[in-house]
Amino acid sequence: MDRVLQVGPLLPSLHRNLREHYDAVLLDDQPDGFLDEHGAEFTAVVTTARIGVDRALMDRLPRLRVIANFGVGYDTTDVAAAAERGIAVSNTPDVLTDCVADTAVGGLIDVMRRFSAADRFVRRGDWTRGTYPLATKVTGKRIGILGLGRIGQAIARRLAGFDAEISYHSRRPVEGVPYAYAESPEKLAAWSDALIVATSGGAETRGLVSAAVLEALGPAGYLVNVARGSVVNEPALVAALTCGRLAGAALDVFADEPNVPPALLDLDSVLLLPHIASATHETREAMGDLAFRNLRSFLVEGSLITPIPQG
Ligand code: 8YV
Repeated sequence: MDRVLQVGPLLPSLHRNLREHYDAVLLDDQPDGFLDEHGAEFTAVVTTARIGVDRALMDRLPRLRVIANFGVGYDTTDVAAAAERGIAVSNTPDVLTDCVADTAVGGLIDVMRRFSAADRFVRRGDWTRGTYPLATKVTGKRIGILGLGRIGQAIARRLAGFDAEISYHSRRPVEGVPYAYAESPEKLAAWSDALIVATSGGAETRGLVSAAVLEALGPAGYLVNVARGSVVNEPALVAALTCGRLAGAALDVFADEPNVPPALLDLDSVLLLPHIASATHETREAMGDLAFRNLRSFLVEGSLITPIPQG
């Protein structure tokens, strides 16, 4: 008999489905010591990209066979520990690609044209006292994309409409794309007017946008991050923005969410978003549906629809 444990808050419709079909219980609602008594009853976990399942929790769930992750990113789940135990892990790729790419392009335009800052200018009543400073043109710029997976490619396709020149850096060149490959993040940043971060998170990409990359992007450069806060050296980013060594940044993700470095709160050159790139009704419902179908497929047929990539 399969029992399903929900780890972390989920979309209400997914939460309801899990309760209705699997009588799932939410770990947060359970009394202390619950897992000591019941941990061995659970064969499945559904969690979010924000919370995940670490090794310690896996140790307390000795019969766990599957983790269905609500989110494309799974850096909060210890996938090495899962592999050692033969636990299958799924994520929700594709269904959120459009919205995350839309957010990257929206953030880029916002920060280059300074729309959010202009909105604050009008609300403060400053328009009656003077004109708003000029911004930076978006169309025709050189845009570097760090990580040319599904989301990176969707961003590039959108930017074609802005006559952007596109270059990218990934672990290895991507076959069949019409964009120039840069050999390192530094080289990409040095070429770019704006650098968009669309890699996965986790140990492999930690600090990839280093102080040197930010320096290469330079005082006229913009950074957009829709990936994970961990990919960027956040103290170096804050220092570059506060000292004017970077023109601006659009950030949907941070190193220690929901905490945002206080120094950024006062900067008009920065767009701060509360990790909402995938947060539309349509996309979140599609993610919930895919997470649920992964779970059901595994429990019924023993296979996942969208297992996380291997290797
Ligand atoms: C999360 C995300 O799903 O998919 C991801 O990797 O970061 C988001 O879309 C969201 O934070 C809910 O966990």
